[in-house]
Amino acid sequence: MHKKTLFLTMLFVLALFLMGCGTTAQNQEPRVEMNKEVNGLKISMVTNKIPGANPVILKVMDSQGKPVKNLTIEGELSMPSMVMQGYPQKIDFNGDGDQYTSLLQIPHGGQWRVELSIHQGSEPAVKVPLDFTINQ
Ligand SMILES: [Cu+2]
Repeated sequence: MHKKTLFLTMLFVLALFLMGCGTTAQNQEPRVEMNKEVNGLKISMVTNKIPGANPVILKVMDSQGKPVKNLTIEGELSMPSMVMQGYPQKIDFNGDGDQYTSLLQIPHGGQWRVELSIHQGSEPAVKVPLDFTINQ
């Protein structure tokens, strides 16, 4: 009877351990971060490094490092080396100014590009091409 309890306890501990491992692995999804400075704007973009419907987070800072608010940001997602049906794909970013977010539909690995068009007031759009690699 006692042995059975001990066995069940060990099984329970093992299950917890395995669940813990699984959770950690999911949280350590590989990310790709790109940084670029154009027209006095510091742009940083973070997204996943694997194919999928990948959330993308964009931060735009001025030369003092303050977030630039009230921007209208669009983008074009493409794979420059390949003719692909449905691409280039237009993407819209939404956000309050501290960060702007969107979703990138990445069907497979390889070299990808997001070309941002950043509109600030009535000034001409700032074009920012960002190239990154998605793992197979
Ligand atoms: Cu492709």
